[in-house]
Amino acid sequence: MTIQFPKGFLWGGAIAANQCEGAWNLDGKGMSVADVASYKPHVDVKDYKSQWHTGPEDIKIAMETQDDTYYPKRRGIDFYHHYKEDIALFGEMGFKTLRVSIAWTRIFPNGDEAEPNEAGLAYYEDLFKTLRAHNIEPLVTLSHYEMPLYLVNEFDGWVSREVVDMFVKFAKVCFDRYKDLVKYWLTFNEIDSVFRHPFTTVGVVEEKYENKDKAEEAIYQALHHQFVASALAVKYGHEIIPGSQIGCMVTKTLTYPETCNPEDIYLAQKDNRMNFFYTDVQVLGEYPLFIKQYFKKRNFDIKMIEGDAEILKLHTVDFISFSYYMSMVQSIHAAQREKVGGNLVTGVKNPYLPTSEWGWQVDPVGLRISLIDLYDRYHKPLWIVENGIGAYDKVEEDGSIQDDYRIEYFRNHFIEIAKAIDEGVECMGYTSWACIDIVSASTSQMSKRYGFIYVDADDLGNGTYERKKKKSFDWYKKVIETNGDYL
Ligand code: BGP
Repeated sequence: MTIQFPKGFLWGGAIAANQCEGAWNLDGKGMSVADVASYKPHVDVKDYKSQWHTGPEDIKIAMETQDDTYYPKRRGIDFYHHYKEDIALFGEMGFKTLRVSIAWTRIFPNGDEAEPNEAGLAYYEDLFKTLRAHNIEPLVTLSHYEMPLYLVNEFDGWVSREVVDMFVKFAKVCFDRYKDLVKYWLTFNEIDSVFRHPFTTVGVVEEKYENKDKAEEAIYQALHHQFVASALAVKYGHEIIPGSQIGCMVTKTLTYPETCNPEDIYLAQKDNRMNFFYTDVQVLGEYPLFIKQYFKKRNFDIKMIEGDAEILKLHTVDFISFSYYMSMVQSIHAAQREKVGGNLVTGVKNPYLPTSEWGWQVDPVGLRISLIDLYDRYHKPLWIVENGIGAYDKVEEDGSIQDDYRIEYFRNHFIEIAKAIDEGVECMGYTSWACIDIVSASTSQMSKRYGFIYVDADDLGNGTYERKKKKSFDWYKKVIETNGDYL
């Protein structure tokens, strides 16, 4: 089979405001949930749940300090002041697109203001104009783990219905201001991750609820509000920006059964069916029956007001985007098995797959399977908007960074994308995560590096913040030049 990517395939990279911009309290920006996410050097890098957890005490301590030493997302890689230089590097690689997010708190610092913050609007306007000057098409995520902390403290986050209207207002302001600069939009980053880190995604502080069931019910309520807000964003985006293409974004968590034991198959099915729940709502426009049955069995009273069902049904997305990092294994004997940790759920180690230093199982074939699964189910164009390997990169004596393992990782995943396309899957593009070293979402580490470009900064913010091309920089440039013929 020859490797073939479609003409116009949107090669590029992805970053997120809260993990790269820094300038967390400049030019009118308000405090977001990311600004209280702390770097925990004492926590095992594979212990995802503890790393990312932010409780009431964490919030209180963080709100009392302006210091950023243990709050790396407050400084990012200072993209806020380096974006022209960085975009020039992306342009040098020949990027067709760059995925970025708009920090809600740069536009509405608390989230409930009557008028937007002009300095924030102007920053993103210049960012998008700079991208276009380099022939790079912006792909813009409206919500990428960046909600205003004020809405968490004053409204219990997305549990409150009022937050839907505040988000829609934010979305409309963005669509209106950037309608001539941006046509590709995503609503919520990894909308399925609400149960993995509820504080960062929906502003639910689990400790505020009397028990785990009440906390789970609150998360489902918050998720429903995000589904409605996402559908309304699609509605208004189409109205304000004719020709716009607006997608959903989920984590693709492909799960295999450990054996052909029917009980293992059922456990894998259960996880995969749950992963499809989020795209079912945003692509098919309704809740799958098994979720409704689950609410009934658990006595969850999820408030859905008059009109919600129609909004979901009428305003489904134009394409499906997703992140893909690993596959998982489920087994009835999970308790006795070696575990792998990571960004998603702790699963059983797959003996056929290598793992990264953070316990993420590297599975390129799983990407082909995921693409085929999604396309068969929805017949909608697909866009891989996150895929990459986080690693401790080493700067050699001569100043070079020989990240051959990263080239190998991408090569193997690109081959699998081409195989899926060869089977008829419609794939719009690919944006690697992250095209430049930025702060890790789950561990707040700088040392978990993903980029084709190295940034000289450590986990506590020491360094020159100079940018350095890694070996993979020129490799990816050639891949793009040849539209994937060269790998
Ligand atoms: C996804 C997030 C991204 C990115 C990625 C890598 O969940 O959408 O923001 O961070 O994970 O994860 P990490 O940065 O924790 O290594």
